[in-house]
Amino acid sequence: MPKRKAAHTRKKGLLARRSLLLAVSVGLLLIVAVASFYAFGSDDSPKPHIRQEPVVSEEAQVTVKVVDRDYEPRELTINKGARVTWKFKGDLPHNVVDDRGAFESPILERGDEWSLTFDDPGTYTYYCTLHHSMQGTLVVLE
Ligand SMILES: [Cu+2]
Repeated sequence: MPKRKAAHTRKKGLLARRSLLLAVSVGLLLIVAVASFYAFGSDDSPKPHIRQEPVVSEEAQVTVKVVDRDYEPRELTINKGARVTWKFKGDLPHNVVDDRGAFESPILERGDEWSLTFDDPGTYTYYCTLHHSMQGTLVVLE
């Protein structure tokens, strides 16, 4: 009799452990799902970032292409006083908005251009308010 009771208890313990494992698995899956959602944005299909080389330009006029879900180049260094033109090439509308409010383009579409002259040295990070995974960095040298 005590033997049976022990077996019964062990079975219950195993069941509880299985339930815990299931709960942990579901929890982990949820975390992964939520993390992917934030990493890739809610409003566009997942597209892992393709590696891009940073560009350093000595030119007085530099172009950044705005393609769907990316800026090309993503990281650009220019000299103080240079003018940057963002050329919109994607199928979707996008914009160019500085993280700290230094500049903000309207929402633009394929064929549109938007330019700005950078007289203040520093590092500007910007993104697209419609697709938060689109992020660019502009470094203006002294
Ligand atoms: Cu966008």
